[in-house]
Amino acid sequence: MADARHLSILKELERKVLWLSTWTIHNANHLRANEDGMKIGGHQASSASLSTILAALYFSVLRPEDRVAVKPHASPVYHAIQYLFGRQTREKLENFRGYKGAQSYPSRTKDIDDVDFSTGSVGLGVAQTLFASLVQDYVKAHGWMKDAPEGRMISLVGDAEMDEGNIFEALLEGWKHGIRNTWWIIDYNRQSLDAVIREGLWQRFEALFRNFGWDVVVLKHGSLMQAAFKEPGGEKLRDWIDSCPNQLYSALTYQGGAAWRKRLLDDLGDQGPVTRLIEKRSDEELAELMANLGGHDLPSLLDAFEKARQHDRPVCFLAYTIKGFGLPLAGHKDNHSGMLTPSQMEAWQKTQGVRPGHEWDKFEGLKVPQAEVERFLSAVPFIQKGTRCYTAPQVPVPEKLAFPANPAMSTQQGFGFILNELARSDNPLASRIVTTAPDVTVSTNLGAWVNRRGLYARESLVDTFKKERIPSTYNWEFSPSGQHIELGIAEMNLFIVLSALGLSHSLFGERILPIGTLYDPFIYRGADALNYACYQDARFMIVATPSGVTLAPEGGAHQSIGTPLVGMAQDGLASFEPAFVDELAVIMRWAFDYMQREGGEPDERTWLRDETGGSVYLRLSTRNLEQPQREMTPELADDIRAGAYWLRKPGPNAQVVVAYTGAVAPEAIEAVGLMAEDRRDIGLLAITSADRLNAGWTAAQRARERGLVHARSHVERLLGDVPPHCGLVTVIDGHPATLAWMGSVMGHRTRSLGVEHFGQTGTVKDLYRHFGIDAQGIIAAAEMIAPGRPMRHLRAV
Ligand SMILES: Cc1ncc(C[n+]2csc(CCOP(=O)(O)OP(=O)(O)O)c2C)c(N)n1
Ligand SMILES: [Mg+2]
Repeated sequence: MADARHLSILKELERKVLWLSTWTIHNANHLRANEDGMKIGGHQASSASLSTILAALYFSVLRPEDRVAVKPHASPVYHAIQYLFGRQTREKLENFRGYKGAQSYPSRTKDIDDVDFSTGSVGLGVAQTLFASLVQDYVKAHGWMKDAPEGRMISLVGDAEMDEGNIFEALLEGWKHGIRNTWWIIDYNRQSLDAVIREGLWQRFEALFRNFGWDVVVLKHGSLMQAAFKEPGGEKLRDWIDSCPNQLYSALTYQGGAAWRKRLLDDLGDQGPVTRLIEKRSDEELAELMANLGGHDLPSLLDAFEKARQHDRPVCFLAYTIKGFGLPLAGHKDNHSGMLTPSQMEAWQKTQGVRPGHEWDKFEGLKVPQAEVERFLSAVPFIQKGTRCYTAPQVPVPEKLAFPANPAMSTQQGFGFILNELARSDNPLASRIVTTAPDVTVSTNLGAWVNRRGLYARESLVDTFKKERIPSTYNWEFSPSGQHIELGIAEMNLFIVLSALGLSHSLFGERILPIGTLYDPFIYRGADALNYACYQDARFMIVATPSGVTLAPEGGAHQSIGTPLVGMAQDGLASFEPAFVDELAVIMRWAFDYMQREGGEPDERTWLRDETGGSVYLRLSTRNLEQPQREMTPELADDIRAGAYWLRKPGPNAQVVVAYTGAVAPEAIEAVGLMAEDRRDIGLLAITSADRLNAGWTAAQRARERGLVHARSHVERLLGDVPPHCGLVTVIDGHPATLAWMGSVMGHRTRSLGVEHFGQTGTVKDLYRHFGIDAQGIIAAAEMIAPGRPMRHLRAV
């Protein structure tokens, strides 16, 4: 138990945090000039409901190794706490939600105060903590933790946030992996954005968490309440509280002491001792008693957290709270976006003992001497180890990645071969790679890697088929040294585990190079989690295969159309779609390096932000293609990484250039061969990354607009010598907009071929014909934009 002095300082700090967070929002909305006339917002009520829990955690319970995802709307409380630690500045708080100010929702990358996990899209930060604890176990199992203590991965969860399905997907996956050291603290204020939540939800939560092997700690009655229940008549009060509907409790909280008295006496009056229990309290005392729910009671919170520290089982704390706790808008069902009015603020400021003009003073209005609070703050365990964002040394990447020289292969097979070669090598890079897939390990060609490197589990599990000597292609053995994390079919989980693995250097100081595989169309299933992972600057490689209508017989439900545009538009993700395996090897080699870079200036050659580093998306195919027999020169490798190279350079009088991406390479090559008799000097451009080609071009234009007249991007150099009258036909097994912008680079007339509508079952030939992305389709397009004599090989189709 914390001693009385510790508690009274904590209580004061809790009050200070509530003050500062409420003031931060008030300042942003009422005092800072807002030219747009737009409400800045800030969620005073949502913040307030977590002020006690966050104060207990940060000022007393947390240790430096613990990591926390704070519910998005409690951002002002988080920033206020860091401000008291000296890790957040007054300028940023004054500029809360402003340009370069403290962020609306805690952000690892944009905030300066050591945010552990970004939050914003509800549900994702919650799952992130579970997978971070899985990664902590992985780091430990591989012997990299040394004697560092294990941290708790903690999430502050809104009760309405619990509606997000990805939380339940994570729970199930966590159970399979024997998750430990994870605390989810549900802020049970019984309010969502729009309304008051369903009655009895807590019982569903309790049963659910227990079902998945979690401890459940319900923090409903605070210590004042518990003491009152022990008074004569106290049991009756307890029964009344426990059967009070959520709506009524909220409404009475909002109305205050007099309303509590009236209602309680109406219901419990003339019943002997309980009446006296109520009557002997002033209105103020009664309101304090009724607001003393577990989530606002420091002794109960400290006690519960302390007990949970004694073991490593996952714990769900169901903490009853009041939305808007301590504020005049407490409990009102419309308070989500509500804000104290200037006159309410003025009155409340007086009660807090904060003099006008001293609102940002850290020690203003505290009832404990400043020196004592300062001593307390500097001894807080959480801040004893300095900055919390670690770095890890870069793992060297070999000069070349090997693969067998098969005359024909698909890029998906090539990916499997490259990993297999790494798996059987003793290259240090291989020991830092971890693969993961949502039940598509075998079908995305990870089998050979897994056979050699094994599956990861905290406890070993033999492959019964192997033990029984039943022949099988795959060795499915789990052990703590395994390097593949097998997931159930949930792409959300895939991206969140990649996010956690891809932050290992920053969270645990140990570099991991994660590779996740999935079928390309199912990127959409996890797109928000992918965006979240990138927003946090996690570093990973996704290998999406198969893709497009090229997986013809699988039909329209498995064929992806828009994913190349996802790859282009997603910040923090460099995407590639190679056609040949030698290209893939160059890209993967670069990717392992790129995933580890941290900051720097744009490359003057391509204008890409390569030094900044990021994650990588490879869109691969199962289509078996004849492989070019060629030497990989440094120039060619450079071009492949920059996004394109000439397979056939157009001559000075070129009439047509065909630019293709990915699996349609044979169609583009065939079309160019057939057209060569009827159009002069045809060019064939192989595009390995529409994303990087486009990004370099945009950046070079921006640079020129800023006065750097010599800035020139890769695509500008490639197309610069192509005569202006030349037509450009682009082709991709994906949405044609992916390459359509190329016509604007030098003003070439362009026709972009691709897939715009859902496909169906058929052969590759059938579907390429149907969508006009076969050789005939390319020739027909070329004839229209590059007129001349009729193309002899164009058949009427
Ligand atoms: C994925 C997603 N959908 C919708 C929102 C908008 N939104 C923000 S908070 C919120 C409800 C919050 O309720 P709760 O989790 O109970 O937190 P409280 O406000 O009660 O603290 C919603 C719908 C969001 N941030 N993320
Ligand atoms: Mg809520």
